[in-house]
Amino acid sequence: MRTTVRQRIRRCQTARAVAIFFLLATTVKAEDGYRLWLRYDLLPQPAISSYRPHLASLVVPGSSATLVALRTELANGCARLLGATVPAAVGVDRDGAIVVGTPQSSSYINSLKWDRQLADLGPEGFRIRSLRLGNHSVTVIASQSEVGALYGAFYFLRLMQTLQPIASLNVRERPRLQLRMLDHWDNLDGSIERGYAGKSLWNWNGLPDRIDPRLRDYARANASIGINGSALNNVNANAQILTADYIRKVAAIAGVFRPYGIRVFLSARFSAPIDLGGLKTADPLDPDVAAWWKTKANEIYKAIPDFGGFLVKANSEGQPGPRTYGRTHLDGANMLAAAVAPHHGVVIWRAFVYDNKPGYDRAGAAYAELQPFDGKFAPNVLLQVKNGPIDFQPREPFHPLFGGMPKTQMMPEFQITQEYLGFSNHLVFLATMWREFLNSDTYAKGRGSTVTKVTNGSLDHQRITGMAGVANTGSDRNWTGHDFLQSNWYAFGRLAWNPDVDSRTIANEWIAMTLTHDRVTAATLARIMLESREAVVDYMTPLGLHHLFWGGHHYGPAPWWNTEPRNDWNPVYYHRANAEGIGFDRTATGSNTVSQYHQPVRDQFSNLNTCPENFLLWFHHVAWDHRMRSGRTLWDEIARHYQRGVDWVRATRRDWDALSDKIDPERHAAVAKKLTIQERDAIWWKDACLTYFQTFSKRPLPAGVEQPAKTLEEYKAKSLTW
Ligand code: GCW
Repeated sequence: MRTTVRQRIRRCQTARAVAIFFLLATTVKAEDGYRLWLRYDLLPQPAISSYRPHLASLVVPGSSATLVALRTELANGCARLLGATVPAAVGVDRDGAIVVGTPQSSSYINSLKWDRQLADLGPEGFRIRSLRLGNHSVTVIASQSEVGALYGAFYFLRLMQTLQPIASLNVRERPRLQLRMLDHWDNLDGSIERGYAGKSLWNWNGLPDRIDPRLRDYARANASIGINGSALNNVNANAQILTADYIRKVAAIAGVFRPYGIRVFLSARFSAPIDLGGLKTADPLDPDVAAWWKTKANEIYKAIPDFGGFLVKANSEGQPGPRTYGRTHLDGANMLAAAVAPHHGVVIWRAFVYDNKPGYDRAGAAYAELQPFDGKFAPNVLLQVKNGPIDFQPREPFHPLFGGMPKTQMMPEFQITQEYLGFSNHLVFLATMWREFLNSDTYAKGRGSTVTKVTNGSLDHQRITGMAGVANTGSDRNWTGHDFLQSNWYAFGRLAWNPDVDSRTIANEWIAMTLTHDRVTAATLARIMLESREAVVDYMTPLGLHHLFWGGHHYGPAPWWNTEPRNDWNPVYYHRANAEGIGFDRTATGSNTVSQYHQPVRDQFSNLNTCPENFLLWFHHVAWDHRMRSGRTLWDEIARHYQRGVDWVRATRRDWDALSDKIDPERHAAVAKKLTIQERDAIWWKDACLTYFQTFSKRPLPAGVEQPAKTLEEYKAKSLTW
């Protein structure tokens, strides 16, 4: 059959249209993880039907950047969740209006006379209430501030994303902590120290003129979980960030973040007065040095009026600091604090300091160095302390500085990025680890003096409170390298907003928003997430073992490692395995750093019989044949933990494979691939550690523990690649 030219053209056009359609369909549907927990996919029909009557119009007056962002978010979110537009309206003219704003931005909210109630919730808190305005039933989302209203809008969207009822709401929310920060260890060349999800999100070369649209999505994601601060550069800081050129770039980023309530902070290199200012010294007590910092602070605040302040790593791992000049951490922190105080800025001084004296215990270093300064820091200084006394290990007891410095403003530092937890290859949900830390009882003022209470300021009437997480974000399309590890960013934000929230709630929310509404699938995923951290502890560092990692990159096992220039960077320093047993004696017969804890915690940890077994080898050097509570010997118990960890990963792979028709193919395949790596690594950990420790224990592996496939020499020869 002959075709006419016209027919051929039409066919071509149709083919092109079909191609474009598919292209669009696939781009729109791409499940590459980019949308995080803000997917806003169409809800199940029953939910839509129940929400629809309460979402008849959006009454969000105002033209400020925050109110525009809020209106856009609500309009997009509602439209996509419900599959129909929710019109914007000027006034409340029907039932089901959503009225959002502040008493200043909305005359409706003003008319409610909620000033006192809103004031009680603070500038970032909000109220959501179903009520009648005139003749209409409406939902009001109100706050003292526009950013508070934005938080309320995200909360409201989350209710729908997690299929909660919205018909009769009476919500009062306020953040328990003031500074809820992500710390980025981003270098100015685009690399990220301990980053496993691509390059830095800050395109320094293009800034300030070219602003990556992704910055806005970063800000949206953070605002949705209440994060309100971002320290942009590595604490191993390059002084260049403080030059006029970079300040302009930072100001451009701050401009994108501002509508979302996020303030920027910078890591300051202590030697900047020398590096940039041409001074001979950076001595904090030198008047020229103090003046240089004051001028620098003024310059920054001129460009960024809401600049948060400086984050400082001083005299730690080769960084310059006040001690370089014979001064103290106190001198350094207070000098910088004076520079930012006129602008209401803060100085966040890191407590991650440790010396390399012969025979000392690194776990006690920060306490020894900083505790004596309790009560002496300026009112705008916070001490940022890692959750554990060593360094972001899979399990550490809480840092004794919590509860140890009642007159100092303490701010926990978590590591969201998984330096010691399998990078972005291992599925580990960190909320349970952070919960364990926050729940720890310091006994500083008797029973119930939990780390949460130290952190939220209720124990010691702290004026400024906060929490920081070292970010796991990067330029990878899915932000965090592994789809599940988005949940750790999410969890951090939720805990910084409310350190009392439980891990299951966080997991359930995240799963519903990010992966599925299917109940059975969600239950499996929640179980996997909640179990995952203990599994990693099992296959990496069970029973209080720590720092068994390959030198430098910290991926994979190397318990034999003893070649680092500092002995406290070597695994052998930490596990101390010998013919008698294994573990670090931190009791009175050893380093006695256990004495940094209050009673009765100190006694509990000190006594072999009362020390929790999951911290046993953290505090004690224990004989291989020591009887554990299970009745097994220590050696057998160690071996069984390693095996249990491996078994868990295998079972999880099977569980995940069985969900192939419940999760979109793209993310299912991506996670499946990661789980393969996790299984390989778990086996490697078990085999390398047991083979090595066996050279000391000289005992066979107990029944049920699989024999390692290789020789110790083979494990030593090859670093795991990732
Ligand atoms: O965990 C260690 C890391 C360093 C890091 C340091 C710190 C930024 O190995 O890469 O440096 O902690 O927290 O300062």
